[in-house]
Amino acid sequence: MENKKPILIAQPTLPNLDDFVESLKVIWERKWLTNNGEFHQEFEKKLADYLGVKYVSLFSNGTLALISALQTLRISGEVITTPYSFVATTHALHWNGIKPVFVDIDPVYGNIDPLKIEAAITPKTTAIMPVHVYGNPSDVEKIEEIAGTYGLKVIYDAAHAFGVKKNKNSILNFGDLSVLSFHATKVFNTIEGGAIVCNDEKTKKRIDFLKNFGFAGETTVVAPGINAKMNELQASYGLLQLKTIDEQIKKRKKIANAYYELLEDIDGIRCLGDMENVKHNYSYFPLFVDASKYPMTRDELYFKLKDNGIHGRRYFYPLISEFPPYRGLPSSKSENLINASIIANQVICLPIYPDLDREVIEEIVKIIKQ
Ligand code: T4K
Repeated sequence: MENKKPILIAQPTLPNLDDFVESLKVIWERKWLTNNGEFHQEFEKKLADYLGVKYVSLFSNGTLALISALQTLRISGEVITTPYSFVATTHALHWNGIKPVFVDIDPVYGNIDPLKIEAAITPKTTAIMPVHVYGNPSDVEKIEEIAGTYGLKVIYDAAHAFGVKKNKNSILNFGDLSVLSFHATKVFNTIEGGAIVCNDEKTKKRIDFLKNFGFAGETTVVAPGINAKMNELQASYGLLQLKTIDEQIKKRKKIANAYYELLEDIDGIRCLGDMENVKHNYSYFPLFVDASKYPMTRDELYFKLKDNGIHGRRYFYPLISEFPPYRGLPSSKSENLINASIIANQVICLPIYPDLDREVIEEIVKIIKQ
């Protein structure tokens, strides 16, 4: 595949251009560009309906939404979290002056291991911040039970979990808050963007103050807020994306099924199957290379794919706990994070996006099987 265009891990789906031009004409006419405009209000409502949640507050990106979610609940001290995520999860804690406490992950799906949370709780712990990594739900019931027992808040980093349901209920309905990302590489994109999902009007109000400098009225500032607002162009773009999202997820499912079928029974290669009673969004397609059974290491396979024009990504390697800002923390010690270290050294996320051709999937699998 050397002379062909490289196949990247993600390819954003864009709305129909003519439809977007029509939305732009409306914006040009209205001359209302940001600060809770009409498209913004409509998008929040339609998104809440689509997701099956009570309240959505739009943000300019997922990272600012995470930072603001922690501010919303006045989280401080220590927060228990996972090292197996995109670095923004822990950065959001750092930007709030909170000490991250890393807990190991389950060895199969890579979500925080609830059985290890209790041992990490100290008098300074105020919250748990798990991630539904690759969109696969964390063990929300067990996490809720622990949070209830110890009086902790739960904020889910649900950046990968757009549209995911467990027993027909949105996964975003668990915990105190859930945070989404609508970055270009995500299942649902508004170019850049994100949201906080919450369950009551009072909390939504506070979130909305916080993302607009803390303004609660023309001359009233109730909190040291930030500017994290989504603009009208993105909100109108997001409204158009809602029209095709079901179709996009259907296409992703087809691709995941093709990978499952073609990658079956390769010694040393493990894929994540679907979870019971879960509606997945197929946002990522991770596979795990066990070098004691497969003829190559993960990195050898990763570079072999790359040499053949297939640009997978090692999400999430290195672990967040291995980056310089965090590696000195007591909870970053490798003996505390055994499963996370193994998985981070085995993972390659393969390309997955709605328009990925079956032919390309076959080509990718051929390279893996060779
Ligand atoms: N929490 C979690 C668990 C997250 O995964 C993320 C973001 C966040 C929080 C923070 O949310 P945001 O603040 O981003 O809303 C990418 C994304 O930038 C990032 O959003 C995402 N997670 C992370 C997992 O992946 P990079 O550094 O790997 O991106 P980049 O530029 O290398 O792009 C990845 C691939 O996509 C490349 O092969 C190129 C392709 N691509 C990218 C863009 C931007 C395109 O084809 N078109 C594009 O427009 O972080």
